[in-house]
Amino acid sequence: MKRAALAAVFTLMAVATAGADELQDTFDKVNRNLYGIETEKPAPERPRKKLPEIREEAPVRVEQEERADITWDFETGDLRGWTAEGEAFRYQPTYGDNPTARHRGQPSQHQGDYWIGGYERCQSPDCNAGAVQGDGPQGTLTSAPFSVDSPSISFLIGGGCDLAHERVEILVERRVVYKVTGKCTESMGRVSFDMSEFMGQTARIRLIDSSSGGWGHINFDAVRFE
Ligand SMILES: [Ca+2]
Repeated sequence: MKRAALAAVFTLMAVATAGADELQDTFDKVNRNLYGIETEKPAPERPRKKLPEIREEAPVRVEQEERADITWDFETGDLRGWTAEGEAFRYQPTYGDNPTARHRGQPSQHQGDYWIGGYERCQSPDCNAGAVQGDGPQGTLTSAPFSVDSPSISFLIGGGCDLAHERVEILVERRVVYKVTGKCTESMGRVSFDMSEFMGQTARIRLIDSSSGGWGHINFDAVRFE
């Protein structure tokens, strides 16, 4: 019997009687004994590496259109796109130049009609002009995440001047990269921050009020991306 025919017989016998592993062994024996061919063994399967767990705080890519859902100058008359915690921002945004309405001598210098005035309590044109909530309440006000797509961010800031307790922060991928406080006057002024190194990353703006003492409030308005 020729070798090829013999191999076929062995193969048929093996198929009839053996499982997959035994079948492979039979093929190997036929190849080795009749043809002098060593069958190449597949490399043993390596144990799979465990994939790193995705942590909850992993950076999230935020598309530009999501930024449009955040009120950046508060002219919507509400806090859409912002999350308030605590009591400090309960009556925000504030309508009009409420400090001047009570003859404070420090005009708010806000943009448009509405702004964040941590001391104020006047939410509409019909409010009791000049009314206040005072310095007691504390809390935070945090924007929804947005993607950095301009080389600078600027905004108006006023109110307290204790950086430890009254401040506005810019966070990138949940890390504070800038923080700024007011000048202990209700009048706001514009401050600007270089964001060029953070292009394409995810940012938030967060207002902090953690003091109930004198000047324990923060004013804020009119974020610009330039
Ligand atoms: Ca405004």
